[in-house]
Amino acid sequence: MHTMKFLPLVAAAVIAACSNDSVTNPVPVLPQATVLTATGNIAAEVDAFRNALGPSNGATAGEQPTGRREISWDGAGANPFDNKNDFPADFFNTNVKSGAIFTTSGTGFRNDSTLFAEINPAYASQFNFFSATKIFTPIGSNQLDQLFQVAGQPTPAVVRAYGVVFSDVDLADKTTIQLFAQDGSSLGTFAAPIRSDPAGLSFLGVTFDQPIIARVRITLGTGALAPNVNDVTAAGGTVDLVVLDNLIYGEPKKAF
Ligand SMILES: [Ca+2]
Ligand SMILES: [Ca+2]
Repeated sequence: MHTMKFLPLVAAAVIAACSNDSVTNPVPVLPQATVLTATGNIAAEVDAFRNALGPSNGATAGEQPTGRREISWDGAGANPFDNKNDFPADFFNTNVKSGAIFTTSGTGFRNDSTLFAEINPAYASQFNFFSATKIFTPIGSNQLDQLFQVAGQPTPAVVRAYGVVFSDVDLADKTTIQLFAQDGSSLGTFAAPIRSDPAGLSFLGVTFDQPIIARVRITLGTGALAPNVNDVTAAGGTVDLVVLDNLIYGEPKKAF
């Protein structure tokens, strides 16, 4: 496990010395983030991240005083939408009230119980799940955004922490989460660790003291899943394909 206090680079910008009396522009100071990463057997670190946020609020509607939300993709309620490329972007705040809305510049989303073998048979040996047995990807893009709402309501919300379980991170600094504040400013970009074993799981979690995360941009490796696209570790592969499993985040609090 690696835990560290992280200051995004912009906060460390150097103020140039001035020889005259002009006013120096203030350097923006970003809130300090605590970053937790793990690979290999990630279960203990994922539990530590969960526990630091407090008890699970499940799919309870309405803003709760403390705790966390989690999307595992595994619930039976998603079954009618699984293994297709049009998984509803608002499923996890309408059907299941977890306060999550997704967007992508691609063509859709896929919640998959076959390790994506129906897209490309080679994927079944490439990807793995953390929570059995479904995993998730955008279609037509390797990026997706998560926005937050008060659980069960169309009310914009913010969270204090965000964590992701990734499957099959092969290249350094390509699989990332970028966090944004309500005003659209970046709170930092954080990279997932390369997988350390054939099981291929990696975890990345970022925590702030206050609920300030309004949007998360997840970048999965360097390419999108497709029938003729293979992972960089497979024959003929040129891109790092990465998918995601559990999303764990602080309780969505109404944004003001
Ligand atoms: Ca799962
Ligand atoms: Ca990969």
